[in-house]
This record gives sequence, structure tokens and C-alpha cells, in this order.
Amino acid sequence: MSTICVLGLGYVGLPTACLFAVHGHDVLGVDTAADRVAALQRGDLPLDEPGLQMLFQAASTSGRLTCRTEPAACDVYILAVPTPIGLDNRPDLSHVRAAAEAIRPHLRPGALVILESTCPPGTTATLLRDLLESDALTVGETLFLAHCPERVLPGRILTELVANDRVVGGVTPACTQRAAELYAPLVEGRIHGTTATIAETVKVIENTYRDVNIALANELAVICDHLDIPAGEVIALANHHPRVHLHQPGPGVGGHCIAIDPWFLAAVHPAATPLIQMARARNDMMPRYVADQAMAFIDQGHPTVAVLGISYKGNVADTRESPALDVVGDLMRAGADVRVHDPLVEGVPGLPLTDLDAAIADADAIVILADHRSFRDLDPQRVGAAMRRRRLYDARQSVDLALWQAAGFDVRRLGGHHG
Ligand code: SAJ
Repeated sequence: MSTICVLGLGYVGLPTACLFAVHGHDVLGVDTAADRVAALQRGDLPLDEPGLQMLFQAASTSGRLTCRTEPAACDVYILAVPTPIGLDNRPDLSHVRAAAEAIRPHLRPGALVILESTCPPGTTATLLRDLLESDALTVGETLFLAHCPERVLPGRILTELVANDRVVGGVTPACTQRAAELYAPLVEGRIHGTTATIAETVKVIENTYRDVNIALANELAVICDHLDIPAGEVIALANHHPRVHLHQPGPGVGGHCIAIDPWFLAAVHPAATPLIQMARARNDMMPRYVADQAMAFIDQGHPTVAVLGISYKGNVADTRESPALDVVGDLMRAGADVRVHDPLVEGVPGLPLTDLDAAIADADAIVILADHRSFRDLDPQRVGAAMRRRRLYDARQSVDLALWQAAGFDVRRLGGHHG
């Protein structure tokens, strides 16, 4: 068993730290946010992710997980720090740099350093190597460096951490082998060894693939609105083709991955990536488009609108980069009195949330922005009885159209479907 220092106790770092601890490693979890560390030391979990509370408790009570704000000497360092983009859409690697500088004084010969954070291809083999290699530490001989991207889906992190295949890319073959040996006992999926730069490129193209395909689905929704045909039916029928897999349209792309990672690829060669950049632009246009479509459908000055779902996607409590926040802002600017209800989200700074009854009381319309499972179970008769007018704009193709129409609702979906 090794001593492992995990830097960055967020959505990836904290579950990873807990998992290594319950597998018998001594884990030091490090985060520069003192309040987050203090909460963890008290036993409070700052993240909402199914199963994490239990795993964290098991890791803490075993005595194998401790949390602090400073790293210490360990056998393995896993960097799971944020890699945001700046206002100019350029990657901001300052947290990777700071984490590398923080561990540098503690590195001993034989240390393994793994970057899990998503980054522009080349980061591990150049930036990280330059920061950590020294006269005493030679990469591939006395210092082992690898990129092992996380590929877990928020809402399913614990399942996917174990079940998913892992791509493990070392700066040298010896680095790949050391990193693969660390993950092998934890991972039920296959471990695919490769180079660090290939692993980085694999990670960002996975999310770029999704972003470009969502952009295509969103463009199709706009076309279907224009043709007044249902995009949902077009997509379902096209997807019967064995080599077609169209994604779903929606109010935009949120979360901390898919809207950001394409910029890591674009940064490598800006002039050669018009498709990737155009897909980003298409997805970024969607909140405004959805707000405009919803207001045109409601067709009333200063309507009272009940927004259902403010998280960045269905069945998660996470509102990071949620396109629903932009839609709400656009609805308000267009003159709507907006009440927001989300059964999973506890709060959003600067945006009051209400319960369902308060949101729909005397409302002129409902706008669905996140496809939470619980919305499918709503009773349209009961909901309609509380409203002033029975109108529903569904930006997620999430509710049973016929059911709501039977309850007297005028329904419109993103992608051209009239009720
Ligand atoms: N969305 C659509 N239409 C779709 C699919 C998604 O509009 O057909 C929207 C969602 O509503 C959401 C956004 O895209 O706003 C992103 O959601 P997501 O479920 O596609 O992805 P994330 O950001 O929750 O997680 C992704 C995953 N990547 C892939 O599926 C390729 C996950 O496996 C990665 O680990 C994660 O990014 C990450 O950390 O990179």
C-alpha cells in the first residue's frame, strides 16, 4: 500500500481520495480552500453526489483519510485541481502550476505524480515535467509522471470511477506502468496504457465529440421549429439507422466539462478548429433562443412563469455553468415574472428558489429547463388547477405530451412540436 496525496477535493478528487482510502491506502486529501477542509474535518460533505456520504464516512472512520490545506511527503500525488478557461476562452492552468509547486519540495526518488485534471494536450509532458524534474529527479527513472483523465459522469461518479475503462498515459513507458499498477486494483473496467499526450487528447476529444453532436441536435431543433415538425420524432427515427446516434437538443450545454474542454483542443491549434469553435457558439446561443421561443409561445406581456429545473442537466443538484440560469435571466429581461423550482437544488446565489406550489400558483406558463425524473410524475390536472393558464414550454423533451394535452395544456417543445 502507498501513501497518496490527492490535491483538489472537488467532484473528482474527493471521491478518488475516498476510494483509495477504503482500498487500504493512507490518503492525505489537500485543498487550498480552508473552509472546505474544515467542513471535511467536521465530517460535512460539501458535495452532493449519490453514495459519496457513505464512502466518505467509511474512509474517514477507517482513519485512512485525513484532510489538510498543505501537502506532505507521500509516494503518490494525484492532481485533481480545477482547469478552467479564462474570459478569452484560453485554458487557465494556474491551479496545476500551483499544485505542482506545492508538491515539489516533498518529492522523493520513486515518486509517482498523476495529473487527473483535464488539460490541453501536452501539459503533462511539458509544463508538469518542466516544473517537477530536477537534477535529483529524472522522469522515467526516479520520477514517474502520467496523465490519467477522469471520465465519470456527475450523478454516477462512484459507479463510473470503478466500472469505467481508464486511459493511463505516462510520459515514458515506465511511468505508464507505475500509474497502471496504482489504478488496477480499484478499477473493474480495462486499463488502456498509452502516452501522456495521447491520454490528454483522448479526454478532450470525448467531451468535444459530445459538444459538437449536441450542437448538431440543437441546430436540428432550430430547423424543426422553422419547419414546425417535432425534432424528437426526427431524432428517434434517424437513430434507428445503425450508424447514426443523434444527441438531444436542450437549452444549452452546462456543467464543468463539455462546455470547456473543446477550448483545450482549440487552444492547441486555433486556426484549425473552426468546427469545434462553431459548435461552442451554437450551444452558447441556445439559452437566448429558448427564452425567445418560450416568450413567443406564451405570447403575453409580463407573464408569470414557473421555471422547473435550474441544474445543468436532469437528476443532478449541480448548477455550475447551468444554461437554465441564463434562460431565467433572459426571461426576466423579456418582462416575465419568474419563479424557479428545483427539487434537487438547495440554493443558487442571488436567485430565490420556491417550492412547486408557490411556483405554479396563478402562473401563466411552465417552462421546463432540466429533465428531472420527478417532473415526469407530476399530475398535470393538479398542476393545471393551480395555474392561471395551462401552458407548458418543454425545452428538454421531458414530459408526456399527450398526458399534458389531455389535461387541457397548450404544450410546445423545443424543436417544433405544437400542443
Ligand atoms: N446535453 C444536451 N444534450 C444531450 C446530452 C447532454 O443538451 O444529448 C447537455 C446536458 O443537459 C448538460 C451538458 O450537455 O447541460 C453536459 O451534460 P453531459 O451529461 O453530457 O455531461 P457532463 O458534463 O455531466 O459529464 C461529461 C461526461 N463526458 C461524456 O459523456 C463524454 C463525463 O463522462 C465526463 O467525465 C465529464 O463530462 C467530465 O468530467 O469531463
